[in-house]
Amino acid sequence: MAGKYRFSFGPWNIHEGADPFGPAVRRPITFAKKLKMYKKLGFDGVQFHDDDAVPNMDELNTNQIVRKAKQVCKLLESEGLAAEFVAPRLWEDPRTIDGAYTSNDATSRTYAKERSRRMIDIADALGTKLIVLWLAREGTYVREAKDSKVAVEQIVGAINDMLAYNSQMKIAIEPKPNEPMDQAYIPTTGHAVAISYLTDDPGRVGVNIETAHVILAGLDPSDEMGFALAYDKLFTVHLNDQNGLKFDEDRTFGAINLRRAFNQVRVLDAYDYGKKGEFVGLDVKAMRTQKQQVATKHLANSRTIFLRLVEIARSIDHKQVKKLIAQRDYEELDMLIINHLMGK
Ligand code: 3MF
Ligand code: MG
Repeated sequence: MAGKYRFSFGPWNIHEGADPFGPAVRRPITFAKKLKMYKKLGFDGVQFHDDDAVPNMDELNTNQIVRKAKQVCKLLESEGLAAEFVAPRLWEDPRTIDGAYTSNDATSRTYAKERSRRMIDIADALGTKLIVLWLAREGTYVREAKDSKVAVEQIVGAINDMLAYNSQMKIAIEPKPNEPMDQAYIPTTGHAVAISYLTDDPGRVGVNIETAHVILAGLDPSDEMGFALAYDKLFTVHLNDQNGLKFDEDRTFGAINLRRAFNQVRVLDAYDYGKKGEFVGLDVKAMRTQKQQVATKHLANSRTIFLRLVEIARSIDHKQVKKLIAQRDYEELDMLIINHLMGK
């Protein structure tokens, strides 16, 4: 029943509201203070970028990094929280300007691989076995600047490197078709699933499906989830919402298109998502207009909407749905779903 789901988000989901055109509009909140908010908001899992856990990690040696990560692990434990995953932040350092694993510069590619190993050390110290790879800068603005076949081979090589470095870790690729790049090399779930089979251990490579990223690719989030589930590769999700083909909005789950959100919940609930320990992960941002004191509502609201949609998905007249499918009366099926979503 509703309530069996465990929810997670990343500390970047409580943020100051800066966008590419304007500065921060809310005061920063320290990581320790953010951690204290999780349980109150109904969350049990923390998603990390490597440097969310270990700031300035590029200036530290491996021992220092692990020591710091272990301290963060203690902090998590004291709050009753668990680390869900760690993702390498491979899009800010000057060495990643032209890409990380697919940079045209060999020393930059080496940096990206080494940073990925340190990221795995951090994951290990935080007690999680899940890595998320958002391949932010693995793409091009100008097609001729890189070789797309070589790029795929480089990404596979980097993943193999991580798989070999730690045999316990599973890797969830988070596809996104564009932003910041004009074209990304792993734009959709299908690409991520396909690439997993080029790696040395396909069973340990899956996907993190983000609603907004799927919509930006012009696809349907619930169908992408079904695709990943069919391959047993839905390692985690980044639920949010998105109003059409524009910048990545990271809106509250279900706030733009309730039926699309309903269908994501429907497929996750139908196939017992969460039974193998998966978290219901969110990647939502407060609107820039939101005032300081109320800038976490997007998190609590997304969770509430998810749980209410679980109830709605379960309380549908399933017999009637089956009957209408058998009769091929999809107009009536359409109406039944809309009526149910409207509480009729
Ligand atoms: C970008 C994203 C990222 C990733 C995060 C974890 C900032 O569109 O969605 O969020 O989810 O970096 O990999
Ligand atoms: Mg995301």
